[in-house]
Amino acid sequence: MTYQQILLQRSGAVARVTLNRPDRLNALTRDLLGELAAALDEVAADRALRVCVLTGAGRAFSAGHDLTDPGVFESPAMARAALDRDYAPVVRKLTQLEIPVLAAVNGVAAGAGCSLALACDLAVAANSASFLQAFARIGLAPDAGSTYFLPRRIGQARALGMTLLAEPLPAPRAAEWGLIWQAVPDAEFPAAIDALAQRLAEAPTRALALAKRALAASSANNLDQQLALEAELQALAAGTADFREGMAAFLAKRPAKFDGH
Ligand code: T3D
Repeated sequence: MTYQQILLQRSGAVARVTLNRPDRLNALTRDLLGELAAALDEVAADRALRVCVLTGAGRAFSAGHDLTDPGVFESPAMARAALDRDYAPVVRKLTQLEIPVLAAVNGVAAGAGCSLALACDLAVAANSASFLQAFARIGLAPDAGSTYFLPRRIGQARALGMTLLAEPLPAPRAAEWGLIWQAVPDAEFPAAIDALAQRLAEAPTRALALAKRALAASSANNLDQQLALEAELQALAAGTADFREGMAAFLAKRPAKFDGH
């Protein structure tokens, strides 16, 4: 499939999806979200891919929904439909991919752009990037999963502060708060992303997918349920070739070479 508003590139086992409307700060449109959903399906179907990087072209990650996108803000019903139809599938696909998803936050992530970054498993940002719950600035309520991810990552007090005050949170503070994994100096950002993506691409992919499932279920489960889920998932991990390789490598005192199976 060819895309107009995103790029999908493959390099070895690494997929890189780039939101590609740099002159609009990668503001999200219905078409872009449709392309993003299709690209995530392509990534999910390609068993050679072992990590997916989501980033933005130019100086922003994404400025959130394009405020000039026709057919979205013209009526309350349209605004609601856009969330169900365009956003929810993308947020679900990001969280449900069976490979790690890395948000490479190159610049501002605002509104639903911030939500997309938070839907990824790991977020690494350039120091100059920022996270902005822009919704209240224009009289909207937060959406696209932001009220799910924010309090779970940073707690209710900080989630409320970010949301009600709608002030940009600089990347270094976002890392301090636990909103993201890491903030790195701008000059080191591209290399840091490449190195992390490569490291994840060489990890035991199925074990990482099972770990994602366990952690995703955790907040809705009690301890007994979570212990049972862990046992169920561990039985799957223990049956993988990568587990056999990990054990063999440990016993032979050599680095493991995982192939993702
Ligand atoms: O159904 C639904 O509810 C839909 C879902 C909605 C979820 C949402 O995401 S709502 C929130 C939408 N986003 C925003 O409100 C953020 C709007 N943008 C900004 O506040 C600022 O642009 C930023 C803080 C992100 C960056 O500021 P700055 O000063 O670095 O850049 P700028 O000069 O404001 O923007 C550069 C250009 O991008 C500018 O266009 P110009 O003047 O060069 O022609 C600006 O208009 C354009 N732009 C920025 N954000 C958007 C946008 N155009 C359309 N939509 C945008 N969201």
